[in-house]
Order: sequence, then C-alpha cells, then structure tokens
Amino acid sequence: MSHHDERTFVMVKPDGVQRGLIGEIVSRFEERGLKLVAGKFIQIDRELAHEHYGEHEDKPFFDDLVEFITAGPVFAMVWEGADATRQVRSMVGETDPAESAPGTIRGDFGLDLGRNVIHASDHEDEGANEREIDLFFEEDELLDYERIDAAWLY
Ligand code: RTP
Ligand code: MG
Repeated sequence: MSHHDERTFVMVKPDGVQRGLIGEIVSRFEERGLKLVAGKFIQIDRELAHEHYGEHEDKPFFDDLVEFITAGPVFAMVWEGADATRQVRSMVGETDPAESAPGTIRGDFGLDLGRNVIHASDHEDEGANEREIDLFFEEDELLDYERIDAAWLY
C-alpha cells in the first residue's frame, strides 16, 4: 500500500443482493481503478447490525434499519486507492436515492431511502473506514497484490 492509499469499507445491502446487483457494483469500483483487497458474502446478525449502525441507535428509523440489513445476505468488501473513502462515497450518491444524481449507484439503482442498495464508510466521520473494516474483517482477510494499471492511474 503506497503512502497516498486509503482503504474503505463497502457492502451491497440485502436489496442489492436480491436484485442481482453485486457484479454491477463490483465492476464500477474495479473500472474506476480502485483495488479490491477483501470480500465476503455474509448474513449480518442483530448484534453486528447494532454495532455497525450504532451511531443511529436513537433515531426513529433504527429498528427498520436493523430489520432490513439483517433480512438477507450482504456482500461486504474493502476497496483501496487514493482517497478511497471520498471517491467511493461520491460514486454511491446521497443517502436518499431521490437526491442522488444519475450515474451514481443509488441514482441509477435506488428509489427508496430505506432500501438504497449499498453502504459505504462515511468520509465525514473520521476513522469510520478503519472501524468498519475491523468490524467485518480479520487482518489476514485483507490481501495484498498489485493492480497492473496503477502506474497509469496515479
Ligand atoms: P449507509 O450508512 O447505509 O451507507 O447510508 P448513509 O451513510 O448514506 O446514511 P446514514 O445517515 O448513515 O443512514 C444509514 C441508513 O439509514 C437509513 N435511513 N433512513 N428514514 C430516514 O430518515 C432514514 N435516514 C437514514 C438509510 O437506509 C441509510 O442508508
Ligand atoms: Mg452512514
């Protein structure tokens, strides 16, 4: 990992999995030039859901959020690249798909605030990327290799 690189946590939510959007979403990050360093297909239990979305525990939508994120499997990933957290969030779009520009993942595939296809670490929440990676992955699940186009990208 070179000095300007950063890692960020992303997951395709249960609605994205059930709609068959995993491949499309992975493709977008690959084509952008980010490097996949970890990935797993998992069922989130209520405990993990509470830890992951702990910041929203007191919000009125929290119970629905936990219900939804545990409703079926998710595809969890770690992506690496320059300023990856911000880059990924800009590709994801806004929380509400209605506010998300076409071309973003939520703007292209989402209609509903509660079922917005994808999660990505918040770049405005310092350290959220590292915290979320630690919550979902063991250190030895993050794999190291070179993308051969890196010299052209950076
Ligand atoms: P996420 O964490 O899932 O990537 O989404 P986000 O950062 O864009 O939005 P965040 O504020 O962290 O909210 C987490 C998820 O909770 C649901 N939500 N519902 N009913 C509501 O007002 C409301 N607000 C947020 C969304 O599904 C959002 O993705
Ligand atoms: Mg969030």
